[in-house]
Amino acid sequence: MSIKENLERIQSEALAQIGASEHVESLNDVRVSFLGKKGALTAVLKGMKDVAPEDRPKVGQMVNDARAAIEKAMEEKRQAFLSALKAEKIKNETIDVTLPAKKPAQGHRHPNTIALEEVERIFIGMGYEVVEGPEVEYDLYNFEKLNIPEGHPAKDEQDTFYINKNIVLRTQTSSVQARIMEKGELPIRIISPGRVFRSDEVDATHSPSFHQIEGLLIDKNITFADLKGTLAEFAKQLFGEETKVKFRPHHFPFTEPSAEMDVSCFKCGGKGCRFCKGSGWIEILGCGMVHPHVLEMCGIDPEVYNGFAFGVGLERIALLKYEIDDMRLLYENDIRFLKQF
Ligand code: 2NM
Repeated sequence: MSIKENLERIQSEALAQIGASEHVESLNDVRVSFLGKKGALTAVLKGMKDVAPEDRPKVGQMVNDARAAIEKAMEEKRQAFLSALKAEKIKNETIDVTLPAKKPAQGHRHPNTIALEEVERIFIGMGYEVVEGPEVEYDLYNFEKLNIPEGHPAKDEQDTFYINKNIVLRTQTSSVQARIMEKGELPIRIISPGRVFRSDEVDATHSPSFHQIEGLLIDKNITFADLKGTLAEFAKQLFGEETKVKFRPHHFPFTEPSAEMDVSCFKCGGKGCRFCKGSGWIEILGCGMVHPHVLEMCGIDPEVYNGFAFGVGLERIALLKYEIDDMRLLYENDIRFLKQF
């Protein structure tokens, strides 16, 4: 077989294989077996030494022509693959603009937050300021200045998380109020919401970390009537215009006299139901006239100024308002539960 015939055979074999290729990878196999180092066309070039010198240019030209023809066919086939691929991709990525859009998941305020903002709104409306303070607090502000001295049962390790002898996780946000009274800018009208800590076991109504909102008003000639009027208005705004309040004598170390306030059951209107356990009343907060000794320890002259204070549990308000029967539900962060409120 002449070199010319051999080249023609190689070329037509290569073109046939290119034509039969089904993907880019098999095109590469064709390249290797014809144009590669050990390829058929390369073998012909290696055989040039046996060609008569005067024929070499002509044979060289034929080899180059065959190579060019094979490369051209390969490039055309490669382009055809690429455009088929692109067409397929475009087809798959077609966007149906008539489909309804996916809604982004909407966030939701936690029931505690809803209740807190409601309480804040009510007191801001009565001229109070919202003040926050540290959760890790000196014993001095958490206990000492609030008339809870060394040896008082509230200071027991059973009830309080101690960081060291002088520093605790605050057990009440009254610590913020002691700090504000000490600053001495009078009169004072504040509420202090925030996280507090007590060494409690978790159950349906207890958690070692919960939230309080404490209120404090200090001015001249403040009476228990001011306290009653303020808290009665708060109860009406929170639970409804018909809500009645009732004060029962109680004891707190930082107030004298002290009381607990009940609200008439907003479920049955006071007749008695399952919700208020038949009594018609629901316990809601503790309060009292700030103890003169507390004022004194915080640098306020009790002969000139006096006032009242109160403390509400935020979780208690949220559980009541949204009729949730287990506090643990508030902390599990189950969206299916939280988004109901
Ligand atoms: C309560 C009940 C009664 C209270 C007292 C004070 C302060 F700082 F003036 F002494 N702040 N909050 C207080 C009074 C808190 O929580 C049940």
